[in-house]
Amino acid sequence: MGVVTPGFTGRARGADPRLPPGQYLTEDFPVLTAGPTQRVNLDKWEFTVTTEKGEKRAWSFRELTSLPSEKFTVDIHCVTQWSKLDTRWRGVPVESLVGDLDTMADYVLVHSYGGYTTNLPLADLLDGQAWVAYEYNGKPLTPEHGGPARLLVPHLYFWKSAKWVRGLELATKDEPGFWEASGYHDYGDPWREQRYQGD
Ligand SMILES: Nc1nc2c(c(=O)[nH]1)N[C@H]1C(S)=C(S)[C@@H](COP(=O)(O)O)O[C@H]1N2
Ligand SMILES: [Mo]
Repeated sequence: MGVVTPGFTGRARGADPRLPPGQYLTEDFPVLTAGPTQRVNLDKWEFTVTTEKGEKRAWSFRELTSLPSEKFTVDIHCVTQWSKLDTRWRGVPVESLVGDLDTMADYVLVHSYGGYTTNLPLADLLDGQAWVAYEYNGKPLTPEHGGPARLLVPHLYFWKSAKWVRGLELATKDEPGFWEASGYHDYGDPWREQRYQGD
């Protein structure tokens, strides 16, 4: 843990019970992308789910946004230590996209337009814990923040919430994604401060 300059975080650490250890609050919405912002043509946009047996489902943007959606308000926590409370989104629960698939998979490799990937257990995408989100603050999600659609998995560090999401690859074996392969934690629970491998 590095030096924390007194006053920098604006409030005493731990003062807000919604703030995980080592995080500070931010009011604005930082943009964090490894590489260029993706600009995906809505007519060509497709979201796919594939199983370990090769079964595949696909939705166009129009199809995805016609599915029953939820409005949800969540706190997000970036591994670079900013947290933002009460962010408002709209999206399709992942459960409704994978719920009735014939699969033995325990893991998911998430793929984005532009090549970004991230991995997590399938269970962490179910039971109302994750969405494919396409609105932020009542407006279409901007490209900077992952529009037309991004994954939202707020109970894990924000790098798991893949921007420009294009598909979920269900797998029986855990395979590291982009940040996980370069030293970040495989699971990334902010409440257990799982930033790096070995945390
Ligand atoms: N495709 C893609 N998704 C991504 C990233 C990225 O570089 N590419 N960065 C991750 C990281 S580290 C964070 S903190 C959040 C940042 O989302 P924001 O730019 O909307 O704040 O997106 C995550 N999803
Ligand atoms: Mo991040």
